[in-house]
Amino acid sequence: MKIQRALTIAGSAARGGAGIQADLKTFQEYDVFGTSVITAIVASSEKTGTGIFPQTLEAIEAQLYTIEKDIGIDALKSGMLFTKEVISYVADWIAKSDVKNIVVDPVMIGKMGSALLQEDAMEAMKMELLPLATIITPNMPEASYLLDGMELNSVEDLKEAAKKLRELGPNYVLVKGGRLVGPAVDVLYDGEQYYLLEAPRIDTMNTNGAGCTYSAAITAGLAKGLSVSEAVIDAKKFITAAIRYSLSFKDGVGPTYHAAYGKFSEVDCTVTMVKN
Ligand code: PXL
Repeated sequence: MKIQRALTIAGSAARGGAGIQADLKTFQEYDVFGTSVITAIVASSEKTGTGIFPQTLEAIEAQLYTIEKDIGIDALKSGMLFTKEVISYVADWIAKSDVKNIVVDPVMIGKMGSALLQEDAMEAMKMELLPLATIITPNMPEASYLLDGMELNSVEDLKEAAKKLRELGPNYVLVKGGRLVGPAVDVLYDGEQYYLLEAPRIDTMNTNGAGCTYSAAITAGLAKGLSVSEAVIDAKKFITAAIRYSLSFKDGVGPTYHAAYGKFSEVDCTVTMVKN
């Protein structure tokens, strides 16, 4: 048997809906073989509150080494990297590797409110990691933060932000409009053309891990040989289904349902192309 391989470099979310756990579940749904580099463990307890337990650079290096040597990588994504040291290490590693499909999700704050990127790490993210990306997938607060506080309130603003973010070096920019009023419109920009991806807004609080899941779905699509725009359009359908059938367990913000697209095949997404 031959199967494509996707790697996630991210935090472990003990609750199971975000981070590494969301990524591996998503890879499995796409029938892509998932591997993982855990940068930190995120879990809360009465003693620590929201706890972030970073892994050492040595542990990160060992995980990357064994995956590259023994398994191989058709596409990778980065999620929560947390410190500037980890960002620099991962960026150096990517620059030296021959991995072709690089998805960077510039994770900053979790739906449960935890700070998933240290303040002094933003510069390394901007200068070292984003330029290596095939595609970056910021949500509105992340795009705004990367653009020195630019205000984003409309699809036109998202287009403007995508254009400015592309100047930082990634080939494609996907700015996600989950926080807009009205339908859930995301803007994909490739330097020449905007793709406006529109899905109905789903009224639910339970979107923990939605960003992780979306970028993992894009990564899996790229691993399978889809073009970037094809991978993003399919991933938009995957995440729309996962949010529509999102889950609620005992407490806190519930996760999206990673198996929903496979089970219920959501197709409610329209794509409009607009020239620069
Ligand atoms: O959804 C953002 C996110 C990313 N990575 C990890 C997380 C979360 C949110 O909970 O825990 C590890």
